[in-house]
Amino acid sequence: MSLAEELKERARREGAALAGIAPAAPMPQASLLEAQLAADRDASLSFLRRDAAVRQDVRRWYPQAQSVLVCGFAYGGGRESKGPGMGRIARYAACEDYHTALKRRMEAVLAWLRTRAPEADGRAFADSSPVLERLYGAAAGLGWVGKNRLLISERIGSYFLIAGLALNLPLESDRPVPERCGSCRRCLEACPTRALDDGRPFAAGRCIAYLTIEHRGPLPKEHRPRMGGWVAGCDLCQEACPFNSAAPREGVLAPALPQGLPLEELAACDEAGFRERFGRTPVSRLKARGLKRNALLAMGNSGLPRFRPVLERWGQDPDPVLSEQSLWSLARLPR
Ligand code: B12
Repeated sequence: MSLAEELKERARREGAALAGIAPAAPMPQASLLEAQLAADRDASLSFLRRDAAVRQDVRRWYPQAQSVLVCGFAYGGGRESKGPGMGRIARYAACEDYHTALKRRMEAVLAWLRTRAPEADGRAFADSSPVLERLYGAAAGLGWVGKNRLLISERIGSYFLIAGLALNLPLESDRPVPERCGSCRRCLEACPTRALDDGRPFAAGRCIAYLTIEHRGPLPKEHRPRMGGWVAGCDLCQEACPFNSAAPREGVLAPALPQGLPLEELAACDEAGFRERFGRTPVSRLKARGLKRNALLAMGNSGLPRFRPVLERWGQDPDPVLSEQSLWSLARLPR
């Protein structure tokens, strides 16, 4: 077995459902990054702008890189729990936080590689590094970048997270797989805020995942009615994807939350309660205030008059973002 094959086998033993190797070269589609950033002035993803040049070539992040091991870790998420009055939580956000867990697994793979090739060195990435993970994943043959802009595997769909290792060894690369979206448009039609549009750069500022998790301050009024019950992330473009109909329900990340929680509970969560319940999950990124804001919006979108008293109370809150959101929601509910 070649070292490249052994390395992928090792990654699978660390829990990767997918493992492949890409050359450490700039990605040909990287120029689309500029187009996306130019089209998306409203999305406050300032970190993408700050390190755009680094993102386009992994060697600007790890100069010794000669190849990149890219892995896909499937996630199941907690019990599904949707319905009127529930705040919906995206599958990945209902799991234990993946950044440290996946980086640790990649570092274990690197430690093993050093026992096989003492000259080996590398740098692990899992989401937070300036690496265009989906493009390197596509170059490593894990899947293709779909119309929903996610990396889709024919075998396991798209409910997987990416992590990897930039390596100083020249390892044999895998071949990219052909794009299989074809004429399917289900994800484009499923996105209520029209973040996805064929032939146009992804509009991150309209994506419900962006709006619920990354956007600070009042939510843009034009998108509010279409955000439904989502309070942390969104899976609509993945739920609509036919390749996810057979996606594994279990993954390496432990489920930490159900995929829906009662809106009253979310709005009532104080700082200590928030830390206790969400501190070890990706929901922690929203902070208690962000989660409250989203829950108050979802109440307005629920159509349920039982939320009126709660919203009336929050309408008096000294925090202008929460009070304005509550009054907006109140005006939408029937008496
Ligand atoms: C910033 C970010 C976001 C932002 C912006 C999303 C975006 N599309 O850029 C927001 C907050 C909206 C977001 C949302 C989500 N994210 Co996110 N996100 C990232 C992050 C940190 C950086 C992405 C980035 O560099 N964007 C800049 C743009 C320009 O890059 P790009 O979209 O990759 O664009 C390139 C290609 O798509 C290609 N391209 C563009 N258009 C097209 C069209 C076609 C047809 C093709 C072939 C290529 C192509 O060219 C572009 C330029 O290089 C990555 C982790 C990482 N380091 O890569 C995770 C990451 C992409 N996110 C991930 C996930 C899981 C999500 C969510 C599903 C979470 C959720 N359930 O709520 C949603 C999905 C939204 C969506 N449909 O894209 C996973 C995706 C895993 C996978 N299977 O693909 C990643 C890889 C994190 C990880 N380590 O696993 N995310």
